[in-house]
Amino acid sequence: MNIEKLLKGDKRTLARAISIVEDGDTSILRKIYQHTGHAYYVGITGPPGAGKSTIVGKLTSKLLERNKTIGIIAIDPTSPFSGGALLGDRIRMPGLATKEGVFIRSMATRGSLGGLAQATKNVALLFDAAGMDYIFVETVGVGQVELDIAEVCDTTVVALVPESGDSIQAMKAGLLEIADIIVVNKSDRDGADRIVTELRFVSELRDKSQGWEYPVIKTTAREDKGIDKLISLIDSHEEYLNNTGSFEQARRQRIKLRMQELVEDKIKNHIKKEVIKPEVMEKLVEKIYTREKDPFQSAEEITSSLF
Ligand SMILES: Nc1nc2c(ncn2[C@@H]2O[C@H](COP(=O)(O)OP(=O)(O)O)[C@@H](O)[C@H]2O)c(=O)[nH]1
Ligand SMILES: [Mg+2]
Repeated sequence: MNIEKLLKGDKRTLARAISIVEDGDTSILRKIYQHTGHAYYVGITGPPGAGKSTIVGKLTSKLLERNKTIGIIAIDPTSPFSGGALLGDRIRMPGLATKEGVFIRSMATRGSLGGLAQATKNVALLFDAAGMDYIFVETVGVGQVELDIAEVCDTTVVALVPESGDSIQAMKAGLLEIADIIVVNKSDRDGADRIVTELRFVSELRDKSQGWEYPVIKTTAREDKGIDKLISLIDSHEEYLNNTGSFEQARRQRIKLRMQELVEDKIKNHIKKEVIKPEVMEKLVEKIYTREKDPFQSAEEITSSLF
């Protein structure tokens, strides 16, 4: 692996690095880590079909015009980035992936959630090291948030649509809690103003001590409307984070969480492989089944060697 080429943003090297890292080899990450920390992470979440990919596509085109480089991670089975399950993907993302300065990686939602979250963070690190100015993480947020996107991103954009009940749904799904900016997309449709009013009302009810009240804006991503405004809001949020020291604080917090995850993973794997040997486990199950032993005492016995 040519680290120099990776750091220069060479697409083929980056693609190769991603596959290696996704296969669980973290040696590249150790080498590049010192070159990370420069990219700005923007999460975009919301229900399927809200227009997240369209928004990301439009944002990307605009940022490219400003000579920015963009890495996109799509964790969405219906995303045009992840192979295009839906129709019209080509139209939504015309030639973006082949452009200089853009790198798109889609992540399958299958597999364990922990695995996906780790993989996402690792790919983001590679993008970051490769010099991307922005990293967009697109994920579906529907009640069961697949990846705690706010934990990974500096700015979280929640995309909703005017359809009735969406603000209530969003609230239930916890989307409003993680939102830094709310976008009511497809505002070419009826009901956009109503949901904007509702969401602004909720925003005002929120705990003011947080300091940042999420702005609510209308977009019609397909027609490129409201995208400039969205970029300026992302900029404002970044500025807010910097001015209040929240940026550094959040990133330190992220490092702490990451450390915890990595250590826990290592310990869990060790326990699975080394501490609870399958032969021993089978015998124990039999003894516990026949009530010769109890599971609580048995767990103590196994772990006593660890502590
Ligand atoms: N009417 C309307 N349709 C849109 C708009 N933005 C995106 N769409 C369409 O909504 C559909 C889903 O968009 P997509 O970006 O794939 O949504 P995602 O699942 O949230 O990523 C596509 O057919 C888009 O063309 C919009 O502003 N207005
Ligand atoms: Mg999508």
